[in-house]
Amino acid sequence: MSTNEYKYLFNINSPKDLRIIPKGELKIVCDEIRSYMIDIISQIGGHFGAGLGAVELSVALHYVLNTPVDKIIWDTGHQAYPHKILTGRCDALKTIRQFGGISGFLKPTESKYDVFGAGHASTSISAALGIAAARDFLGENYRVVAVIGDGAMTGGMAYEAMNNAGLQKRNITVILNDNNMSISNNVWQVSNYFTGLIANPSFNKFKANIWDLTGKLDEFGDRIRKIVARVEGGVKAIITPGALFEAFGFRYFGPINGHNLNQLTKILEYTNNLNGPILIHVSTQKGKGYKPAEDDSQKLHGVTPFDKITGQSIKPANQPQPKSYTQIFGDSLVELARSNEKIVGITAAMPDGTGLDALQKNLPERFFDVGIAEQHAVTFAAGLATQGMIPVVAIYSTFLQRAFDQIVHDVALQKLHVVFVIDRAGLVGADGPTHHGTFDLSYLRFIPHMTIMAPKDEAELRNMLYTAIEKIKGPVAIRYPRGNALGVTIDENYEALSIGKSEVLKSGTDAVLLAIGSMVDYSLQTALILEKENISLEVVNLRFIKPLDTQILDNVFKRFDKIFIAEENSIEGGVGSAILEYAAKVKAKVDIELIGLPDEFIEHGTQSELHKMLKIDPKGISERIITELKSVYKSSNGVVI
Ligand SMILES: Cc1ncc(C[n+]2csc(CCOP(=O)(O)OP(=O)(O)O)c2C)c(N)n1
Repeated sequence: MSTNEYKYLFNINSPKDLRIIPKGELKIVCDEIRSYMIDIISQIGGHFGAGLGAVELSVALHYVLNTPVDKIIWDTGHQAYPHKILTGRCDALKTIRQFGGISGFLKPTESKYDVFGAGHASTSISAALGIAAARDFLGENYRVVAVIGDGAMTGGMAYEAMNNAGLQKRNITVILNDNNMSISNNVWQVSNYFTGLIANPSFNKFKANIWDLTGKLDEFGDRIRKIVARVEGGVKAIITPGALFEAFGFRYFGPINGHNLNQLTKILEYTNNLNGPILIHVSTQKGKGYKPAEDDSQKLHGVTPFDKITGQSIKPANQPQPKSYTQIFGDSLVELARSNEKIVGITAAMPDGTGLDALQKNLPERFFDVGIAEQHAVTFAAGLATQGMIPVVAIYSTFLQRAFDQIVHDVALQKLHVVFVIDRAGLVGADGPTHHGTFDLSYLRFIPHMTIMAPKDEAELRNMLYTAIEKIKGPVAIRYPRGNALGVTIDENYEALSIGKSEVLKSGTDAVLLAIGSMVDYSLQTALILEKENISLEVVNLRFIKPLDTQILDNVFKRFDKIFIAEENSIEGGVGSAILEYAAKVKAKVDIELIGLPDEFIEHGTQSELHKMLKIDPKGISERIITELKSVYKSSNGVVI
């Protein structure tokens, strides 16, 4: 669609503008949102399928509710692009997830329509209940609506919230946006039940009759309510999927066709006047309206730029890229699992994202997708480990935060051999602060019995995985960044690493840079930059955050007055902080400079843009080292720096 073919979209600056459009024309708005989303996201990439499936729902909600007075709380947030388009960010969509642009998730500082920040799943019902409770305390009057996907319904928090909502009996509406998909196929057991029920012909006939009837009664104004009330009773008598939600104290309505604006607006208008917790079950299709995304909703959940016609990703035509750390892990785990039948892999709804899809394909009986249930994943692994199995739990750094107590209480306290494979550690790029993995070293480091490592490249990752599985008895974590590995040669044999031993990669005389994980390669590049400035930098690959290589630390404490430590983790509590603790313990008189992530939430942008901004790229690190040394040193060859 060319710009002048849009009838409504570019005139909608807020939901107020939407509400003056005749109801019968809303379908045009939906078509325009879809066309615009496809246009923009095909050029810049972003989350895609979930938003396309939620177009009618977003339009109906903003049409019927008096937002922003009424409050919509979107779960997870990746499906909220239509909501952003309708709430004054149509033009800004062109900048979504880009450095300085709008966020790919919900962000209250970005818009008053983003009522509650999100990025992690299953939080919406709890947040909505809190908002409703505040409303009631403050004597205010507005509707609170949470929109949650069937994938997010696999997260335990959703049930904790429903249980509590039923108890509190406040006016809240939960919309279950059921597209039968998480990122991958959903593992929500209740879905199977719904699917069976919806496929039942007598149910469908009954539903069709109801909605035909209510549709025809439009012109009779208030009478619709009476009819719908009767319909509700009738529906309830026949439909039992609501039983689960009704047991929690919700009034259940549905399943409703989530692409039918008439049905959606009607049910929202009707339930707007009801009291107590309400659940509206809406059936949608992920990727709706764009054939390639309908056909492969998993692949088009989140996308890089793609060809609009074919849906195929547009790859830069340069030389082949090295494999990602994720792929290397996935393939290595399959190899190791083939020779040790005790090994099993566990993912929390991210088989592709974590690389565990390789295990799923090759050894399906040893693969578990537990849903968006990180806490359960960890305790489930603990149970397996008590019986001598070797569970490998692959979870992104940011999502593992959910399972902190399970790591402490269920795994470490019992000294169970669970292998945590932590992908997306460090800055992840376009997903931004909800998804950066910047705290794992800090939140794991102080847990007794833990061994923690971070590889400098993919060859080391393989050896670390082997060491973690075969040579360590107890909880062990390996963390690595998002993206392509370095492309180093891989030895097909595995080699056990000495636990807690680092390696000197380059010797030097002016200063030492102790680096971990992704920062090791940057440190070697830094050394090259500094060489041109006549500064001789020693570079150490720490490999282990716990246990620390105290032997090498004692050595560098003696040899260098100036020690730099680089990590892609929050400086607070990271490896630098561990080394400072050790230096204090041994009363080392050294000058230590920490290079890492500041004590703040870091915005989105590409990984390299963020590294540059934070001065943790080779250029930034070398500038910092030069500045520091200037005040202290002469370089080894006598030249004043
Ligand atoms: C705690 C947590 N774990 C994992 C994820 C990664 N994740 C993002 S979206 C998604 C699937 C959500 O499915 P659903 O709620 O059904 O929404 P849909 O995309 O189908 O609309 C997952 C697993 C997350 N956001 N939060």
